[in-house]
Amino acid sequence: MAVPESSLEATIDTIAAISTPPGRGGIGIVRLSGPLAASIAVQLVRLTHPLEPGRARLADVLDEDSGIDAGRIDEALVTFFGAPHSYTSEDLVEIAAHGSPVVLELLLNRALDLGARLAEPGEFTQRAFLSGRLDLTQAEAVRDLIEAQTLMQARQAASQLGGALSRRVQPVKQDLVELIALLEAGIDFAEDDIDVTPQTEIARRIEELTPPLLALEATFTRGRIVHDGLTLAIVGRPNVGKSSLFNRLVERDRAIVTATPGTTRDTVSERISLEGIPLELVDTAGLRAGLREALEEAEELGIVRSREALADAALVIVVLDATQPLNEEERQLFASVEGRPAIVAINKSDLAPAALAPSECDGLPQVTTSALTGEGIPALRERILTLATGGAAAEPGMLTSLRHRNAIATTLAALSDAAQANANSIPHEMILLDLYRALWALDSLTGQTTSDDILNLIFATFCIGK
Ligand SMILES: Nc1nc2c(ncn2[C@@H]2O[C@H](COP(=O)(O)OP(=O)(O)OP(=O)(O)O)[C@@H](O)[C@H]2O)c(=O)[nH]1
Ligand SMILES: [Mg+2]
Repeated sequence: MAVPESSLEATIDTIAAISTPPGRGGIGIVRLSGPLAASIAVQLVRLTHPLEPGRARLADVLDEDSGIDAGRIDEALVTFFGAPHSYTSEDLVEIAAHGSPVVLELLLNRALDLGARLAEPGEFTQRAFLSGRLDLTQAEAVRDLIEAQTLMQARQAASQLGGALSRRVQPVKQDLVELIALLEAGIDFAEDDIDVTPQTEIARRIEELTPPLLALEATFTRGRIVHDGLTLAIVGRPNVGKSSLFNRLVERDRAIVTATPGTTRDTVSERISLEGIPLELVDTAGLRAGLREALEEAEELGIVRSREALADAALVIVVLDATQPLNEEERQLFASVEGRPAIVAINKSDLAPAALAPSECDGLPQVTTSALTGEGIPALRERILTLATGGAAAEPGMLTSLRHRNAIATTLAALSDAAQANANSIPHEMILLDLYRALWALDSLTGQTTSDDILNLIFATFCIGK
């Protein structure tokens, strides 16, 4: 990958940061990257042996004010990675000391005195990207891996870090470049008797580019959910067992349950991981229109929050009581979730066997549950999972961010314009403009044509020291 000129200038200084989280820890690491990394490191600590690429060396961290013969304040392990065989492709040194913030800051401040500059968030990874060691999707995956809260998120990030997404885009890009070359050649040699590519051939080639891109675009449904998680609201009229089901799903007595309708007042949220998909469950106050004066102010305000939670959630569970007939409130609820991903849980199935005719609940999928006995809870989990993922399975190379999705959507739109121009027998110069737009969008995914502003925004979301 070509390195932009401006970035070459930007990478000549040496950066330093504490790469482990703030606070105390068994071990803490100070990292240095850049041309001065090794020479700063040898002045920072007293090494037992000279630095050698790929080797860890024991060293003493000396007390600051006491000079060369001074007492040791800590012991450290110093590892030197010589350019270009390092994370950043530059000379890189990692000093692992005991994880005392005081010692780590002493080391860092000394490194700054010796000519290093404090690293910006994500700057080590940005250098890895600018040197071409990682493409942009891989750099983003580094951040996602660090931020993963479920194992599935970590797996998805690891797969992207391994280049799964870039590998999927590569063959499409190859075909697109070939098509561009074909049209360019036709234009360049138009007077030299070279055959101009027939319209049908161009149409076929553009059409062939679309299915893999559409398949890639479709992966965003699941990719985004694993990456970002979802909010699921549990709603229904009072006393149907919403909080009891909520507690079952979060697997602890998080929300208060009593036999009195109107127990839950404020919304109660809890994060869970369902087969690795992060879900934010929201238990809500029971909905009842009822007589205004009959409701306490707190319950009334609670109901307002329930409606907000219902409006905000990506998924909804409407809970019914198997022992009660459907009421108007519930019919309205079905209407308000129409067209949205929702499940009907018919609870208290231990008391009465019940199922609604599909027409009675607007065709929403039903699960009968008993929060009391636990019956139907695994089936409910299953349903939630299906609803959350839209049934899409995990596959290598998924789109995980809106940035990715927009890049693919722009590519598809540009290809569609090209196909249209071709169908209208518009000159090849004009078709090429659309094709270059498609290529540009595809390249922005991997960072080849991403503007510096966007790059800075992306790397600013990293932690310092990575
Ligand atoms: N037999 C039986 N009782 C249940 C079941 N689920 C909940 N209950 C009981 O129903 C009552 C109400 O349960 P909650 O979970 O507080 O109901 P809720 O929908 O959160 O009620 P509000 O917060 O008032 O809207 C409690 O006495 C629960 O023990 C169930 O599946 N079977
Ligand atoms: Mg409740």
